[in-house]
Amino acid sequence: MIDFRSDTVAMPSPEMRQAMVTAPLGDDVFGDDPTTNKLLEVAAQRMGKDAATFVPSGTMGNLIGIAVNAQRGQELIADADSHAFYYETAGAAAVCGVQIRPVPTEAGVMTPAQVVSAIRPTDDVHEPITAAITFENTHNRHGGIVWPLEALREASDAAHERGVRVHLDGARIFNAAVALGVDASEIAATADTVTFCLSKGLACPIGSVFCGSEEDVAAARRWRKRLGGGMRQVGVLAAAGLIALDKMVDRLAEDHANARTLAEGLAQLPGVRCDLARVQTNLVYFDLERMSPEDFTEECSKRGVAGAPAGPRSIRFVTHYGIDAEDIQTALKVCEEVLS
Ligand code: TLP
Repeated sequence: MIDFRSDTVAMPSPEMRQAMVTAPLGDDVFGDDPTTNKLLEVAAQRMGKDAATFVPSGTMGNLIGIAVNAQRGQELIADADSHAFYYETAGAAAVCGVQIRPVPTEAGVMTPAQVVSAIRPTDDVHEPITAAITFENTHNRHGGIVWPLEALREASDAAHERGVRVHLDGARIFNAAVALGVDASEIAATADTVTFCLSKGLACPIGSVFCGSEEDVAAARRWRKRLGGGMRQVGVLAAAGLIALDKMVDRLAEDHANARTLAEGLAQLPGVRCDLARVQTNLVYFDLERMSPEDFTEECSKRGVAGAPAGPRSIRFVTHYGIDAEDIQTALKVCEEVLS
């Protein structure tokens, strides 16, 4: 199966599996796991932050990001298509007692003016206090687009100047960094706290890392324990993470090139609409004019290509470790056959 449903399906490399078997271990809740400690040191350094903690998923990392940056009864601004607002089962409300204020954006990029107008006045007792804002980079539901660095800096400055803290959902921050040709720390520098995923494009089986100041990470570790995310010999996972940060980041450029070839090929098929300008990383969203996404993906999967319906007319294909240039050509032939 050429599985385009998500980069979350990417399998760990043989080197990762080997490292997982032989990693020195300890109890990470006590802070005793040497492999995890090494990963956290490298991860914090890659993000340009003081400290880091390992979390089981991007969702928990974002939830902790909300909990650390906002108190019960306060508000967090997020764009209306963000993962935090759209796909995290209202965790901010259900677990943290934080209200999300969704802001519709043009393409996942919030302008400074939008940030400013979403921040509540502090002198009106009717309104909640705006504690924090979250940005997503790359932006999943907006096609894997990358925030131009200057736009992210301006949006973040607009928040900081008004005392609003910034959490970055950097689930795919390394895709953004590779696409921009900058260090991930330059992107992370715009935020107080950042979560990035070791799974997805970096191909680890499990895990994300939450990074920030010593104080924020201490609070994050307490929240992680509260959420049941304190893990013990988590070095078995951190071992894969260390290899991911060393070997899997530059490789993301291949996924981006494969996504571009795929998108360009799809755009030429009858009844397919694909906005090539939005294909900037490893996500390819396209619309079908004459076939439902469900029928299309079902027919494709019978022929060995899996994709995910992503809306009434829309489908998402994601490239990742384990899919090569030849697979892209095979998949395009399958799509052509299904559509003809
Ligand atoms: N995204 C998944 C699904 O949940 C939609 C995917 O297949 O793309 N932030 C962003 C921007 C994400 O895309 C995701 C996962 C997460 C956070 C959550 O990560 P996990 O799945 O580790 O909880």
